[in-house]
Amino acid sequence: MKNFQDEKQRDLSTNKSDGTNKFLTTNQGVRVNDDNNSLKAGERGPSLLEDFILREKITHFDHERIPERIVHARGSGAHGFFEVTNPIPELTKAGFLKEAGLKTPVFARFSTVAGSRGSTDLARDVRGFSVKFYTQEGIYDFVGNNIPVFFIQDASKFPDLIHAVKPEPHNEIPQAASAHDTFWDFISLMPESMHMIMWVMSDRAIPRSYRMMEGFGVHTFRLINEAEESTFVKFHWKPKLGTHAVAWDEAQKISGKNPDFHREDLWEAIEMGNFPEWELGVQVIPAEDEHKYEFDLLDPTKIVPEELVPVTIVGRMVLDRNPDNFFAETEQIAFHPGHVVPGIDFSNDPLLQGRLFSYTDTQLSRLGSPNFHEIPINRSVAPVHNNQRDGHMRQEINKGRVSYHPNSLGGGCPYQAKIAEGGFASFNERVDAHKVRERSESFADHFGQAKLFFNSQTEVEKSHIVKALRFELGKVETTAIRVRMLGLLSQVDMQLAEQVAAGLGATVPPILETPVNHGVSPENENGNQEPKTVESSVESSDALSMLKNPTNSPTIASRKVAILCADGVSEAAVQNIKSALLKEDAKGLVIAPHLGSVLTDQDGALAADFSFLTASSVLFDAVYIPHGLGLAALAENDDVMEFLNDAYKHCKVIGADGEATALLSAAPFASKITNDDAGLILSGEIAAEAFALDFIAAMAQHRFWERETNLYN
Ligand code: HDE
Repeated sequence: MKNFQDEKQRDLSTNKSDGTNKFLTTNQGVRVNDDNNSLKAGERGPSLLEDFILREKITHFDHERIPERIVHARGSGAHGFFEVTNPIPELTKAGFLKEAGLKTPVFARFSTVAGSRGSTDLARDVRGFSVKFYTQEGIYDFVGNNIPVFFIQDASKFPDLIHAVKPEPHNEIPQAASAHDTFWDFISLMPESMHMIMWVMSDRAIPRSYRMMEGFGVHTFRLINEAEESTFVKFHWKPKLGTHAVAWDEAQKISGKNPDFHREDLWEAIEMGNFPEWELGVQVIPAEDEHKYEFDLLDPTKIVPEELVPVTIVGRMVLDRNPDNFFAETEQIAFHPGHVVPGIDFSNDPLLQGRLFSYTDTQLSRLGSPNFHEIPINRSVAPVHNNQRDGHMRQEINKGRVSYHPNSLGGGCPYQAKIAEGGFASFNERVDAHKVRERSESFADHFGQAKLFFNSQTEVEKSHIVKALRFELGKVETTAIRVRMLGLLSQVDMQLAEQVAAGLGATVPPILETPVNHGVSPENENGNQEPKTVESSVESSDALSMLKNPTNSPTIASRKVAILCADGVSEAAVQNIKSALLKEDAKGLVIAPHLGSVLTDQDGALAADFSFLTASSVLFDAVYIPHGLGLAALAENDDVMEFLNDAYKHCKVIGADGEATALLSAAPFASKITNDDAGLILSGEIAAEAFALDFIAAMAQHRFWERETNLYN
């Protein structure tokens, strides 16, 4: 079978440039003799306008920035491939899904939504999950999120939602945060957002890594087979490493210590050869089941519970190559849910329908020309021929005098493709209706699946949702907004509302006091439709909980362990853990009171990777304190105690052996330690090999959240 895995790299190579062993030139190819001084009248004289070298350099610099994306501005991406494992030709004629083993090149970009380009990776936010497939039949873009539902049901509310969540317009505060009045003002008046709010207040919104989050197409799409039959589908990406999060306190600290945390994590994993991997799955809903469920398949605030329709895996995506140039690739890549290939089509989801307009429009303003498809990262590997011409920065040199169809002068070329020749034909759906500005009655349930999500969480996960809401609403200054939110939360779960209220020093209002509309404004002649609750036919869905879904193949590959050292540390202990970690493709890094090296018990020197000044617990997955003399000095060090305190508080694995265990007794949390804490790997003895194995096995469980005993305090 022919594989296309490297085809995009070959295509990109024609645009790559490398200055090694080359002369410095102007953009016109003229060699530059002096790049350090502008042309002047005399060595102290004024600069001369004729200095074309200076003018060219400065002009180009002045124009280096392009508008950032209005949403999803902050992102990181990588190249890779998609491989079909279980082809579905009976469902789709899309070539890249039809044949087992077929590999298609991809570029994936992950992002936050609200923050600007330079904002922190660890904001509480939805994550974008976009994949450009360079297929033999043209570009297919998957443009999804790490959360399977959305805030709103109709595209017309998107600008309002984004205006509400972005920094407030009068003072541009706060950056990359939803914890402010305008966001919650809007949400408190939009009950349709309640299901999504449950997800963004959960730990899904603070992933440990882009590599450890799921991806969802959100909308229902259609697959179309050779017989032109349509099947509804929901797309899912399942990460091989499992779905994991950090703690909210940790997220906030990471934002200060390393705002590039996710970007660096993705980059380093790929550089180290720990290639991130996801499985692509589909939930298949036969056309005749369109009206079978208590929710509408076209409503983007609803999931199809996996208990009703299981996810069938069709392939896997592996990201195995970092971009050469962030701007050229990650910034200039232009996704569009309307970039589909024969075999994939849209549903009438009114949010999706609006998106189908927005994405080309936004590229025109961001990239500045209708020729953005010619930018190397956006270029199709399938041949492109049509009668579109000219425009800013046109790269293609179209030959001949014909740029219209039909034509006889060009022999009718380029000619249209019949469906059998791969021509795209939209699904022949029958539509017979009145034009209306209305929301379907089938979209009126706003609480049923919010309840389902909340009920499906473990106690720890529920407590994180309560705390997140207390935090977010606690930052809201307008009391009426908080009260309105408590009213909405009480319709999801009374206990949830009461627990949030307790943190706010407020009480849950008896009924929703403010009229909230369902898609129709009260002053509209269609009247106000009150939201209603439809009980979900599924009471609880394990697939919705991260903690109920530990990965099938627990691994610590690419995880980082802080090894806290001081002069006198046991060299053998450090080497023992380092090599055990290395065998698992994880890294042990030495943190010491100062950079340079620490003296070992063998009079050797261990190079310090970081000092306590430059490292912090929140940047590591686990901590190990090897035995050795001189450890008492660490107990005196405030930074070390803060290190341990954060590791404990964020429920990470802490290992210590020999006299190092005494350090934990000096830690502020000493009195809270319980004997059954499986995340504390302690040995009074000097560590043997079994110790490293226990430590690694504990790390593979990610976190020990049960340490948070007082869940709702
Ligand atoms: Fe987007 N969205 N969106 N969106 N979206 C953009 O397009 C928009 C929506 C998503 O990595 C923009 O190229 C509208 C849902 C991702 O480059 C813009 C509506 C979902 C990305 C835009 C939505 C998404 C974007 C800004 C409501 C999940 C980043 C820059 C009708 C299924 C793509 C750009 C990347 C980006 C519009 C709602 C996902 C303005 C109008 C729902 C992952 O066109």
